[in-house]
Amino acid sequence: MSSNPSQHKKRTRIALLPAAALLLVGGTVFVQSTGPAVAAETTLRAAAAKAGLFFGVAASPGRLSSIVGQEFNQLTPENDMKPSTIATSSGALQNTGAADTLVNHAQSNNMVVRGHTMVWHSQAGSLQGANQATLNTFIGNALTRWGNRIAYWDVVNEALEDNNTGRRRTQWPHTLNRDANGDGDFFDSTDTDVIRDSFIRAKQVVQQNSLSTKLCINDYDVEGLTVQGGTANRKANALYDIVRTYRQYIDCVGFQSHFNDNPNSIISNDLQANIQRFADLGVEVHLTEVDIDDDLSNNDIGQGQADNYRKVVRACLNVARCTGITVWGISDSESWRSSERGLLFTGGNGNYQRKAAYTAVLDELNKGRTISPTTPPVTPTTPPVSPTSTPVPPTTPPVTPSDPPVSPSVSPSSPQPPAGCSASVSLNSWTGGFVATVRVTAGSAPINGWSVGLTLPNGATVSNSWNSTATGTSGAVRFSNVSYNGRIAAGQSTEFGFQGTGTATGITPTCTAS
Ligand code: 9MR
Repeated sequence: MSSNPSQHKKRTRIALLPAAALLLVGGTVFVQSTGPAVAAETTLRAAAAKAGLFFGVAASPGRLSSIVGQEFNQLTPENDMKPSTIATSSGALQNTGAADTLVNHAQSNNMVVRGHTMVWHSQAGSLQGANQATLNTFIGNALTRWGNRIAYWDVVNEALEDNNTGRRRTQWPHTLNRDANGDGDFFDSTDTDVIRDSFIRAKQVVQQNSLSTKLCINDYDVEGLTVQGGTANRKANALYDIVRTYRQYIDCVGFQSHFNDNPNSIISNDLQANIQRFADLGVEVHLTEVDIDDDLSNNDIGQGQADNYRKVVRACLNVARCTGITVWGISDSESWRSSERGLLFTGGNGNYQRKAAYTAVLDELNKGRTISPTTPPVTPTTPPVSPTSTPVPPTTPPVTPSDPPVSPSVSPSSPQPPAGCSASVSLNSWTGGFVATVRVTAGSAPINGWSVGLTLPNGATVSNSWNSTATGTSGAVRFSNVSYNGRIAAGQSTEFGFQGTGTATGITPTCTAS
């Protein structure tokens, strides 16, 4: 089959989905089902646009055949915006020619660009070993070089360790981190955190230049709530804690989605639930580097792989704030993992053939979203970056401990006596399982800690929790604050969550403050 869609047999099939109603929420277009049947789209980008998301591809200047602009409406430079190419040791820019070629190609084909990537332990080139001030210089230069021509930037990439430890990496740039009070995290205002400090700088640049560029954190093996064997996905939980804590600086989360037979890289049944919990924080979620090893379907390059693609695309479509999917290359033979044959096309050099996986993705996109109108996505709010940090000179010094804490907190020496708290729960359920998000709200006075009790129905068990310490897994269970979310100012809230098996309908949480 040719790569030119105009030469394809015209699809006469009529999609079963009703017409799409566009809903603008927080600057993002969402689609809800409303009316009569509409014709199916014949390209990935058209079908995705109708469903209210982008469908993109990773590209290099040597791979800009016509199919790029025909099938995709988003482009990520696969290698040409990495520090190894464009950064000098002082954080200045160099060698931006290939990146410019890609941005120009995207613009002339009405494609959105994702910048990839700024703060990363790998492919750092001359930036390797830089301090935070130099990283900040590079962040500012990269953001302002392309401005609004880049819609999304991966500010921080792959910050978390392999093997489901849930820990940060220990190599540079994470050697810049300092856990000042030794409590095991980098979230306290006196800690130094390269993730926080890089996002603070990026947000300052965005605000000072009135850019609309959205700032993302991107990682792999974070896709499911669980990994193989049903073990909690600690890496996903750690990413969730980072996004929740630094929500005011982070606009979007990338799940790389390199699915293969590594036990931590599987397509788990709770992919959608995990996308949903990040989306519930108000960030956009993107599947940023999708490829699906055909081994996952018993060496079946046909239907099994197609079904897996369908499942992944559906998980995104079912979450309103999942606003984009990007495949990591056009064809199997030109992929970084060609032996896995994980992409949507075969062939090469501009002559590509569609696989069953392509047809499945197109079909699933054409079905559109199935989003309940009763649960509109939350509009994200981005408060201005701390007034103490403006105006910012071109080369910003590292963010100092004098920066205000990121999350709402009260002084530990707060004179008020402990007061009450309340808790409410929202459930995201599927057959055989659920995710509960519990909101803890302080009463009329600040609280220094909290504990939420609830009784699970018979047969329900807790398998995984985040942002709390859980006691018990069935019947009467209890969740207590962790180090960074115990203190809540009067009238303010924090959230924790847990995943369970069985059904949790009707659970009533009770909050006790300390
Ligand atoms: O696809 C990229 C490949 O061409 C490079 O050789 C490789 C070097 O690390 O990086 C690949 O892209 C990576 C991406 O930037 C981040 N996530 C993992 C991707 C695959 O390794």
